[in-house]
Amino acid sequence: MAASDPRQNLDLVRAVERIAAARRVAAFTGAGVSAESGVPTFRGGEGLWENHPLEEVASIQGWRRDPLRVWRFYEGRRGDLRRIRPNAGHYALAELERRIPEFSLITQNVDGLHILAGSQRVTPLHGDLWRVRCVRCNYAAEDRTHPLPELPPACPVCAAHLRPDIVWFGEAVPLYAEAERLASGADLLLVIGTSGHVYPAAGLVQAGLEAGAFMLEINPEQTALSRYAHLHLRGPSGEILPRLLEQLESLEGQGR
Ligand code: BV8
Ligand code: ZN
Repeated sequence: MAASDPRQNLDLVRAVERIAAARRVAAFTGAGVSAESGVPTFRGGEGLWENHPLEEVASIQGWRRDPLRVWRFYEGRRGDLRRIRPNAGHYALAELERRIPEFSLITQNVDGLHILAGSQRVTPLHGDLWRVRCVRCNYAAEDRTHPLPELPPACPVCAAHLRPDIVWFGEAVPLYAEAERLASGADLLLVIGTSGHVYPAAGLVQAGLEAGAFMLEINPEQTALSRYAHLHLRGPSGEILPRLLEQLESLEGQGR
């Protein structure tokens, strides 16, 4: 988003006015919001899935077929996370939550970077790389051990396999109802860094729109959701979100 581009600046002002006027904001993020932190996105260029066939490493079938292969994939991503930090976009979203009365953040990401950046009202739709759960009993916990002593790790309660506490393809999304309540209660939907391919997550945008929300999309590219956006800020979220916050602060500074 070139700072000099007058049309983009006009869109930025329109976006800030929408945020300033919003009472209930729901931010919906995908892998793109972590791209500037060095986390590979799932599609496009170095898409994560290309090195690992999706159905083998992020599906319930893949787990049943070869739990060790799935654990190697997740152990690799857990290891990557130790070198990865939130970027300016994550921090700007955490600051927006502090400024806007009812601000909630629904993320498809499992990297935990929103929480690390200080966001508190986070719904981690697809789980969390640092959490594990037992396939048999109800043991579930955060476990940041890396590398894990054995793969698959054993449940400390019943000795069955522990799995990543992640929602795989082909599995229901336990937090979906909670996320849908947040999206349909919002008057402003910020849709950031998602290609809108994955369901039911992408359906949250429809829920918000049907309830009358204004949809602002932040993404360098067109996506499957762009046609529903009332406003599209085209560029990296790590640059756009801090600029939105900066303009919001100056708007509020003028007491408007
Ligand atoms: C379900 C955890 C039913 C894993 C994830 C055919 C066969 C099988 C299934 C299906 C099928 N068709 C549809 C389905 C359903 C399936 C699905 O949607 N598949 C897709 C691929 C078509 N969905 C499911 O299986 C779901 N469950 O349907 O269950 C059911 C119901 C009841 C009972 C039993 C079963 C479960 C889906 C959850 C899967 N788990 N994550 C893991 O991460 O290891 S999804 C995974 O994809 C991630 O969470 C990721 O977030 C998500 C979506 O991708 P995006 O976040 O959008 O990332 P992507 O790379 O696509 O896009 C990045 C974007 O960022 C781009 O637009 C890019 O332009 C932009 N960008 C880049 N740089 C920046 C940027 N934006 C801003 N700033 C930048 N700097
Ligand atoms: Zn157990």
